[in-house]
Amino acid sequence: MQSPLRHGKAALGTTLAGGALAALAQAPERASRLLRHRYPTVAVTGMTGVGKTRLADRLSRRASAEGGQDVGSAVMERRTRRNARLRGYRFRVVPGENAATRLGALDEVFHDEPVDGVLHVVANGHATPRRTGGTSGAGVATREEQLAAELEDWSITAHRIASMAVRRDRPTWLVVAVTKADLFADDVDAAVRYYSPGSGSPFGDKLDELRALAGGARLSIDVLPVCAQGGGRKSAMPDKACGDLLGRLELRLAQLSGHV
Ligand SMILES: Nc1nc2c(ncn2[C@@H]2O[C@H](COP(=O)(O)OP(=O)(O)O)[C@@H](O)[C@H]2O)c(=O)[nH]1
Ligand SMILES: [Mg+2]
Repeated sequence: MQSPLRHGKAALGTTLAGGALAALAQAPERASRLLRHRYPTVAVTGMTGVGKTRLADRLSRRASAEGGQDVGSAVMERRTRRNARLRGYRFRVVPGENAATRLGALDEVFHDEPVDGVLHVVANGHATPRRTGGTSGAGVATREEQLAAELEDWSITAHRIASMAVRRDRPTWLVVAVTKADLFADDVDAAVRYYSPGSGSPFGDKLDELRALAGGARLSIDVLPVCAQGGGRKSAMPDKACGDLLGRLELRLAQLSGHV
């Protein structure tokens, strides 16, 4: 015994499935899958002043700071990297914690148009404060505060990543980019350890929590040191060394995206 309503639905369904309409309906879906494959989207997250914009500019081969952009942009920045073989990335730089637009941007990259991977940027406590610059004076206390702020910022982002990862059927990748390595060239290994899963550090514990929440197989985590601007001639991390680190990060991104 079938109701007329159910009959009507079945008839309509058959017509659509068999016809050209169905093929048409699948075309945008296929196109977006191809785009995602060749140009995966990457959320670039992290607190204000850690170096997100600078790093995204380097990765997308864009010249930085034309027009003197302020540290801590309030809008989501979009950068596209294209290589010669029609592959690349679409970077979405999420504004840091001071911006009113942050929550909307987080919603966009982790819910509305969920990204393929996340590049979370940290600076080992060397985030640049807005306006007043320099690392002189009360350095130690400031760095501790900065590390605490990084941790707080990461907690929020980590929750977003976890809920995105459990909602989807394909795996998500996370790369923690420990940038500004030129500022702590002699302590790079220790910094990488601090930001690594299983390290027992506050940040490591949060990564372990995230992995437990998301499920280990659904989320891959890499931690890589990098610097986006070479330390000067007197730096322990000259341009060449920075370039090498950047190259390693690019290679890993390419592997995670299936580009190589
Ligand atoms: N020493 C050093 N400074 C950097 C590096 N990357 C960025 N900066 C500086 O840190 C400040 C903040 O960078 P920005 O990309 O605007 O940070 P955002 O707020 O996270 O987008 C700027 O003054 C940059 O010049 C780096 O690798 N090394
Ligand atoms: Mg920025």
